[in-house]
Amino acid sequence: MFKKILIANRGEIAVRVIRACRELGITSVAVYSDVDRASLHVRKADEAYYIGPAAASESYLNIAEILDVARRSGAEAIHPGYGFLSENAKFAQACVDSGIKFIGPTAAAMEMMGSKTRARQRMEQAGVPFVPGTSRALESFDEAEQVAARIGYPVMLKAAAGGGGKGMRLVGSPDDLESALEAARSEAQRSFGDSEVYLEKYIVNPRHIEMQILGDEQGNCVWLGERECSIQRRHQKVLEESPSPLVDPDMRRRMGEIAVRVARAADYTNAGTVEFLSDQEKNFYFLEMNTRLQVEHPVTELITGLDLVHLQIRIASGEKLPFTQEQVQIRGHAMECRIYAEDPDNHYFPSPGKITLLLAPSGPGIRHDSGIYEGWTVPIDYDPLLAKLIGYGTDRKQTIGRLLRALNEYFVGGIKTNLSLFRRILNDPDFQAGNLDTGYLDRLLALSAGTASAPAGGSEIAAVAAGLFAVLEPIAPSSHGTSSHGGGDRNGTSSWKRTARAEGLRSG
Ligand code: MV4
Repeated sequence: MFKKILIANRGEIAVRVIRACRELGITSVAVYSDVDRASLHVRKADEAYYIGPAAASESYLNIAEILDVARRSGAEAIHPGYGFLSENAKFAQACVDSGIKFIGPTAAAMEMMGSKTRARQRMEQAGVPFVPGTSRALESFDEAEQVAARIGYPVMLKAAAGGGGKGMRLVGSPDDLESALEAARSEAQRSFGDSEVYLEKYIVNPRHIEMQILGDEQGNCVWLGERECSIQRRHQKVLEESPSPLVDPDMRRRMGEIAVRVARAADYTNAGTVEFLSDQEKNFYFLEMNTRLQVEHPVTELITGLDLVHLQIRIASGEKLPFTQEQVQIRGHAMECRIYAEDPDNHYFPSPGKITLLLAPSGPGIRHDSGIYEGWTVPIDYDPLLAKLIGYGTDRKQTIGRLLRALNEYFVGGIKTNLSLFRRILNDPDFQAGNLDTGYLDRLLALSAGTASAPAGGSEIAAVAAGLFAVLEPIAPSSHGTSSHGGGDRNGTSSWKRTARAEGLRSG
């Protein structure tokens, strides 16, 4: 087992990994930039090293500097957290080359999953169901036209080097294909330095469901249940839960087995997540694989009773998975609220500043993974995630009740946060009924953005949402970003849903 681990990250995830190190008797080494000198991860770690200016490119993304700190501190391994260098194959390889263990998959596995076309080709060989479309780069407009005609419109053009919502173009009809292809190509070139694009059938109003896997370096691989991540906005997840209200035991087993097949096809080791799009009829398709520990890993920890960070560290140190698939048990229900420093009254824009008062909830079934403390100033330079409030209970209803109770106890003074959003979601009858898809949050926000454009004709959802909004928050004079796209036609037809979706995609 390692004696010392460097955590190449900041915020709540750095604190999370430092805690795991402490529990395992491993010395933790934090790194920090100019604006993180007083951050919680620096205070909690055993050692801390300065790595550069606030700009991530000069600190948390500075491979040479981080490897130098590892060498100077005597750390044998690096945990990358999520974001920053966590999915950077060059960094994973540079660690190997410096004799430092990267706690995550190999550079080769990361590279395969980094290219969406390579991943699709590999999954095609392995018999994994993926969204219909091409698994090779589109060579010409003629080819695009033929494939699109065969699979049927709407279709989606995606950058091979993209992922997570970047570099996508929705095409509703053949007339728009040529210009969309041009635009997608140049956007891909600009964003990723790679103009390769491919084409997929567009799944209308899908659910985003992902499967957690763990593989050791001896070739064992298990699945640990799904997470429903449909509640997101502009490709930013807001609330995740497990189990998914859609998934029954048979679907879970099938999805789990396919996720393991994906992992095996990539010779995948350590923790990973296989993303699927699912329709409401429970058909699901491989979308992409995330080669890192994810923000929402705690919901899986709560329903399985496993500590994913402990397991990541043990796997990286060469240990075998300490359990088999048959020994994995899923129990209860968990839900995570991502608490961001953002202003609900101003388009959920980041809202950094000094935290003057902090009352964090606790009590039965509540876990609070946080990177903040009272008196600390949230810097503007990084992702505005402050903390995650995770609820756990015997069933979904108890979990919702516990989270609503915890939200009542939660107070952050001095800065704006999105805490009020979770009260609205958790009280929403559609959410409570588990009626989710990736358009859910845009609809909820659009409905409550202003009374003038509220849906005509007695939409139950609208009435309840508007009522809640009136109770919880003053009516904002301006509407939220996506809400204005709905125009006058707000009666919940799929046409405006598609419009809102398309608008969201372009800005994402
Ligand atoms: C799609 C799709 C519909 N059809 N692909 C967005 C993030 C990226 N990982 C893939 N995304 C999508 N790909 C096809 N063929 C809809 C989305 C999508 C989405 C996916 C997951 C979670 C939220 C989403 C919000 C909008 C669109």
